[in-house]
Amino acid sequence: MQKQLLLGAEAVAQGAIDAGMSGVYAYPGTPSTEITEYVQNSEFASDRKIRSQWSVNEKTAMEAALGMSYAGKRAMVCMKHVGLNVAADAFINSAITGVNGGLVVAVADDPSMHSSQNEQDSRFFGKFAMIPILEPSNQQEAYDMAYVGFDLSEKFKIPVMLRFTTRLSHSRAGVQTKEIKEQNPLTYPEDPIQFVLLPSNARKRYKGLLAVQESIEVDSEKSKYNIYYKASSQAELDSASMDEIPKQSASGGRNDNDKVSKNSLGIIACGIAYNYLMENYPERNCPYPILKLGQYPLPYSNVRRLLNACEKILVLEDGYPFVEEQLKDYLDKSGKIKGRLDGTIPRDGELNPDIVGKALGKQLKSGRSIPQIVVNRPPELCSGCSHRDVYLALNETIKEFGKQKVFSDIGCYTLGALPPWNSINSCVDMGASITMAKGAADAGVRPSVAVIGDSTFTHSGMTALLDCVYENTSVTVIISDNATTAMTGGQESHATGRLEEICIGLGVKPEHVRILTPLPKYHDEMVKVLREELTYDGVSVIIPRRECIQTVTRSKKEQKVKEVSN
Ligand SMILES: Cc1ncc(C[n+]2csc(CCOP(=O)(O)OP(=O)(O)O)c2C)c(N)n1
Ligand code: SF4
Repeated sequence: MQKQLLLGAEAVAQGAIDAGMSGVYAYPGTPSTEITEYVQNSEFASDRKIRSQWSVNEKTAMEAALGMSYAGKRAMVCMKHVGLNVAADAFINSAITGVNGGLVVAVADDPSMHSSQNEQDSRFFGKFAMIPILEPSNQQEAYDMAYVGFDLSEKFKIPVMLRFTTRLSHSRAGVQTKEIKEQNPLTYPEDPIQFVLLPSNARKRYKGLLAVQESIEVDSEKSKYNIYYKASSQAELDSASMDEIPKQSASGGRNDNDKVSKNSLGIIACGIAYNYLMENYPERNCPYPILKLGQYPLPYSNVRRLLNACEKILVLEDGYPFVEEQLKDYLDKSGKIKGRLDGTIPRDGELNPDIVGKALGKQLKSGRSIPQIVVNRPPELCSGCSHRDVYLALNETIKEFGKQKVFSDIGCYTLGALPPWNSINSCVDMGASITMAKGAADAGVRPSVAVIGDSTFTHSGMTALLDCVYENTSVTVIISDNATTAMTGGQESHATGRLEEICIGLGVKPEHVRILTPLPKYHDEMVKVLREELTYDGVSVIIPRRECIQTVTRSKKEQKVKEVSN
């Protein structure tokens, strides 16, 4: 088998392709986007006819993946952590329906919020759904876990979550690939009502999910991703291939140290935290016993073993104190468990080797200071961006009506919250601009304006617009249409070429669907139209339409390359 240099996200994609996946469903979101892009760009995936188009949002992606699993095929659904909130209804219920073909839910979390609204930890969702969770510590494990995740899902007949974080997703390492599997044949579920969650059936299915919990715990106990390292033994075990580690020596072998005298400290290192820990021990000779965790539910017997063998336990995890909370009774004042809850590790933000080193009482080596020439550059709209012209016109118009009446959403246009624009007053979650504008209008705000991008509109603005139409609420919705999903790198937008029809189809009066061209030469016309619609007592939609200049430039370049190569 060959070795490839892959990003963590790409390793997940390659693992799924090699495992015989028939389709990936996703909505873009950093740091998960590269998984689907990798499948889209893979010739091998295309030869195998692996389905990989973007979905309109994470919920539709989750449901479509469940449909593919219903048909007996292996499917993966990918999203960023906040996307799982959107998919939650389908996600939680998919644990009750169970699966037919293997179903892997790949979720990329973003601690420290590099490009997100929060740093929620998806492992809580996995536990809530009562399904196995896999958490890789490096790119090789990202590949391996995607590969075996489908087997695990088919073994227990439930979805499996594959959870990882930004640094793993966006850094590269060599990955050894495995044997390529054939795709599953189309087969229907043995039980024709397996997927029918009528209460009588759902109750039965839920009992089934409860019944399988013991087996998934036993599987976790035996998992090769959950390894108990005796003090200073990582070098020996890490040098063996994971597949070769004899269970006894990896997790069951007794260390006299463990038996006779207690270790002052034991460490639980989850996912990438194990990598950070080993960066502090380049010789792989950590003097404390370590429980490396990569599969949940928690392997309780090994956890107990570590707890018994050590005076104190340091829990290292990237994200929320998920494991720590499970170990630490809130009423326990013994101080034995150290981690994010007692301040040994900062309560928020992503983990890194320095934070781990500090928690271990190591002297930190300071790196070079940042040269003066490197200055912090706040993000801003590209020069020539169409959103700029929209905000120029909106700012001029809105000042006639007073401040704080503009609700916005998530996309490049959110930068309109920053100077010099200061144009928008909210950004909460995808689709919230229109619904918040509706609530504010219901409360008496006039005019009440929503600014949303074309991709965000089809993601979750359409139902919000229908709410407005249903009650004929006085809102003006500006759909700033740049014909792409610019913020995440320019994926295609489901709205392109059909926005007016969608709005009219949802019930907006055709004369109040206004198309504009956001260019400086049309500024006065834009102000005029905005003024007309802002004073209209009902639902109006304004669509300023001009393609994102980044995608225009990119397609011009691609065209040139084509011409040269022809
Ligand atoms: C639930 C959820 N899914 C995905 C994302 C990542 N994301 C942020 S904005 C955005 C789409 C932006 O596209 P569009 O609305 O067309 O605006 P543009 O960036 O093109 O201006 C995406 C996918 C997110 N923040 N939340
Ligand atoms: S990428 Fe496109 S939409 Fe985003 S700021 Fe630049 S020009 Fe505007």
